[in-house]
Amino acid sequence: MKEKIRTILMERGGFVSGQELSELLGVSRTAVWKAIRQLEEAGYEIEAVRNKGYRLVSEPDLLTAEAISARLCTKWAGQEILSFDEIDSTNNEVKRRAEAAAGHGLLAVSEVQTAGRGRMGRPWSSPAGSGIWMSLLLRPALAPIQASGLTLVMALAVREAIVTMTGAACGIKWPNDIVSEGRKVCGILTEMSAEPDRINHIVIGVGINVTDDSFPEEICDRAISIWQICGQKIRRAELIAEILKQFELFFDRYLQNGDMSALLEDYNAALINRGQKVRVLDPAGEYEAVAEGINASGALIVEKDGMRKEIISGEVSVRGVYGYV
Ligand code: BT5
Repeated sequence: MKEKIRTILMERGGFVSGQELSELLGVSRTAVWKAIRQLEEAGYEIEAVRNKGYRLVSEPDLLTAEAISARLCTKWAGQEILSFDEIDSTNNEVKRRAEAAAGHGLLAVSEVQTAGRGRMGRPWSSPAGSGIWMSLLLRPALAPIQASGLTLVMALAVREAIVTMTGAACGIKWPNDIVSEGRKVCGILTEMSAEPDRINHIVIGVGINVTDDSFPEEICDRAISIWQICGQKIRRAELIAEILKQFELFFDRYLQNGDMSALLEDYNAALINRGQKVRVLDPAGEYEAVAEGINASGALIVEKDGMRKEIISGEVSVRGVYGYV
């Protein structure tokens, strides 16, 4: 009943009288009123006006497969969606599904992650309701060595989607962070199962802070949400649909040469460290250098004392000289 009323109100767009709803559904007006109350409790905003009836004003920011699919315009990314209220980690779930033969483009999203992870096992804060915690399964015809570039491809897609939807000023901190005002709004974790010459599958996990207005103490000096950047509470399902659309476009360009060469200009234009002094956290010894941009294989080129060095992601981290960026 609740679902039927929701559909009628959505399709009509304007007011529908209680009388008409009760006739259409063959129930009493009290039953209609009760169902309206249930919709309101579930987060739907419904205007009720005497002699006019009910009108759907806004839907809740749901992260369901249905809400995402309704906004999706992709060829393959997210054509199959799994949505969870709670999960350990969407990357773990997609890996489990990949091992059970799930196909290219499968997307998993969850309201909460109880064991969200960053790189090298670092924790990823994934509270309920305020963020996007999602993972995409890829089975690309690439060599294992070409996989790490896909983190950069996803970074481009997420940044482009955020800018398109909100106009927010944000850039990429090589290799896997989207940042604004020196703080991280999104992190990306790419994991792969491969044999020496063949990829079995790749899982790209994306965590985005969307509507948070505060963060746990341990990350409050380095995390930011889209809401904090631009004052807009965007719908997570819409942002996901836009990211997947952008990802397909950038991914096609990555596949042209199997590297970043067709995306170099876009990535370097978005790179906030470009031309900046950075601190390279090399296990063999930390040093300061100037970041010039990435090369076709996705490595960061830095200049130190007139010498150029190639930094490969996963081996070393790069920080700002005075802080995280
Ligand atoms: C990352 O790692 O940035 C990758 C994060 C990927 C998260 C997604 S969510 C969906 C999917 N499922 C998963 O389990 N993971 C992926 P890294 O560069 O290692 O950064 C981790 C660091 O970011 C932590 O050590 C914290 O300092 C910081 N951090 C943790 N939670 C954060 C948050 N919500 N916002 C901003 N920074 C955060």
